Formats: sequence, structure tokens, C-alpha cells
Amino acid sequence: MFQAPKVAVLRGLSTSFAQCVTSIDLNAAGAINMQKAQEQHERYTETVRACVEKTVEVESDSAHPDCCFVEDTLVVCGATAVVNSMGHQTRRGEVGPVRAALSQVPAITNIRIMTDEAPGAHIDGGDVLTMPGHQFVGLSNRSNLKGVEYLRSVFSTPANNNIQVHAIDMLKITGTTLHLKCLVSALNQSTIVVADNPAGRAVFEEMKLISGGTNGSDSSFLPIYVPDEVAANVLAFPWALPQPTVVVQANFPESEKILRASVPDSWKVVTLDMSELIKADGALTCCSVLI
Ligand code: CIR
Repeated sequence: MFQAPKVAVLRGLSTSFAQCVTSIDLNAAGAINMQKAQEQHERYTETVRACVEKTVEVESDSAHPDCCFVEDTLVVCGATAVVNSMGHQTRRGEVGPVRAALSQVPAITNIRIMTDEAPGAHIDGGDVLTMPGHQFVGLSNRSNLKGVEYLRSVFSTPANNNIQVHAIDMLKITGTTLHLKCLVSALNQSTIVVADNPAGRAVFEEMKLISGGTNGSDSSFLPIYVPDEVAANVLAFPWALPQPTVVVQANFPESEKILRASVPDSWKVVTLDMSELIKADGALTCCSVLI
């Protein structure tokens, strides 16, 4: 089951965004400029609004600096939404208002709460890449095996065409990458944008292998390799009307060139400068959940 998403859940930028969790050395990268961050997030929001039928926009929360990274709060597949227990303790309080907002999404008829059903399980949505027939989940510093097992128990069911839920051991492949989708993201149902570095290549090879045939054959997912890791996270709307659209990072010209050359001429390519969100370890998929 792979339906074209129609709704995007978004969340405003927190007034305390500059106090976000980050692995970036802000002394070297420069402090987060709140005005720029706000403008970048607004442009992102406008871009997403233009690509979906409806947005559900959750109010920001000054008590949760990272609340704009709404992708981490949910995993959605078919009519089911899992409300995550996120890996970073300071972020777990973000989920309440997002869960409440799901009442505005009629397509979601089944809401499952990870903390109630699987104590000790943790998942960040940034670790979950759902493709037709397969859901890949990074085992990372944020998402654990109990979390993967829980997602499998929820999604690998007849209601979701027994989608296969696979763990990708990010800690073994790359101890330092925050999330699976920092290295790989979907352009469409069969094409995956991959960071052209050893970690990105290893993750993609693992994905192909574990989702391949029982005879050891590789799956048919196709890679597009881009040289800049941050550019491997694209936000694609292949089903958007009137024009399929892909949102890519500005400021990474080599990767942008490859991506522009890889999408059909009929697609619109939107570049967004996300410099201040990158300082918070944010990427493009992280600021929305497509349902
Ligand atoms: C965090 O460390 O949790 C946030 N500062 C960044 C989360 C980015 N999430 C994502 O890419 N899915």
C-alpha cells in the first residue's frame, strides 16, 4: 500500500529554537540567527502548503526548542499513525499537541501510542524511510531495537499489506550520523537519493540487500548519489498537482545540479536555504509529516 499523501503536518518554529539539541559546533558554524531561521521556516511552510491539499499546522511551543522537527514525532503508514517516544529525552514532550492534531486528518483512523504499548521503545521519525513494501528503520542513538520491533508489530500486518520492517544498524555503519534520513531519502516510489560517502553507500547497499528477493537478489530501488550529505535529504512530492515537485537544499550546487538532471523535465525543483535549521541538525523532511 502506497497512497499519495494529501495532508502535511507542520509545526511552528519555537521562540527557544536557538536552544535546540545539536551536534553542530555553533562556535565554528556561527550562532543560530533567529530571524533568518524564522524566515527559512516560513518559506518551507509556504512551499509545503503549495504541494498538498491540506496542512495541519500545530502551534509552536516555547518549552520545546526542537518542536518544528515534527517528522520525529510520528510514523505514519496507511491509516495508522504511531505517536513516537523519541530518542532524546528533552523532546518527548513534543508529541501531545501533534497527537491531538491528528483528529484533523480523517485518513488516520488508528492512532497507536508507543509509550503505552511498548515501554522502553524509542523511535525518531527521521530514522524511518517508508517505501512500497518496505519500511527501513535506522538503529541509531535515537531509535532502538525495541522501537523497530514495535513498528513491525504495528505495520507488518495485513492492513498494511504486510509491509516488511527492516532495521538498518546505523551505529555499526556510521556511529555519528543522527538519523537514517540524513543519508538517504525518497525521490519517488523507486528512487532513493543517497549521500555519496562511505556511510551513505553502505546504508543504501544494506537497504537493497535486505529488501531483495529470498534468492539473494537485490531489490530494485535505484540510487541517485549526491556529493553533499545534507543534500541527500530531499522533500519530494511526486504526486503534487499541478506539477510534481522536489524541494532540495540551496547552497550545494554540485548536488543540486545532479538532482536537477535526475528528475523528469516536467518536475518543479524548489531550492530552499535552510542554513539556520542545518545548524540544529535539521534537514528538509524533518519539518513535516506527509499523510
Ligand atoms: C534533534 O537533534 O533532535 C534536532 N535538533 C534535529 C532533529 C532533526 N530531525 C530530523 O531530521 N528528522
